[in-house]
Amino acid sequence: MASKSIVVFVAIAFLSIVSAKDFMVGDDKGWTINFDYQAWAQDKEFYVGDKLVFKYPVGVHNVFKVNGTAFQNCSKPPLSVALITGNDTIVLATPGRKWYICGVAQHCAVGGQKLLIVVNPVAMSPGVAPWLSFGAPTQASPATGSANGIVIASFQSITAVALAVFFVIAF
Ligand SMILES: [Cu+2]
Repeated sequence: MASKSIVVFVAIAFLSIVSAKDFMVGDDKGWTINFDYQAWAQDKEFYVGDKLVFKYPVGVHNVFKVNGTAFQNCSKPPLSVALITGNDTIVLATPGRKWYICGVAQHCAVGGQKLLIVVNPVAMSPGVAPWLSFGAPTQASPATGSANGIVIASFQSITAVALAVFFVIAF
């Protein structure tokens, strides 16, 4: 019983890694002025564990993670907290609204270089839930801690679920 639980857990932990997505902000335009980032974000679903990648020529732009008020006003945090590599990757670690702006000149206020996204907690449909308790009914109750986070994070797609089922059956 215990070993089967471990196998399931390892399979699920593995799947959580392969199912996270990287989003290139602005796609081939990258992170720049005069681009409608809200339109870009509109048809996308962001989940905890996914990554945003901001691409731009070094020195031309930067990236600040800000709060809603700073986003609205385009107010810039201290330069020391800016991301400036030109290939800045941000892991979406928590659900909720996330705001990003460029802090160079008037790029945010005039150039519209600002992005708001809503990060979803990882979806877990009722049809998926029974698999969580497979082989470990006493441990399936909601728990805190990173292990539980990884388990939940795995159920991002039908593919992941299908693979998890495969692992369970195979072992
Ligand atoms: Cu800029």
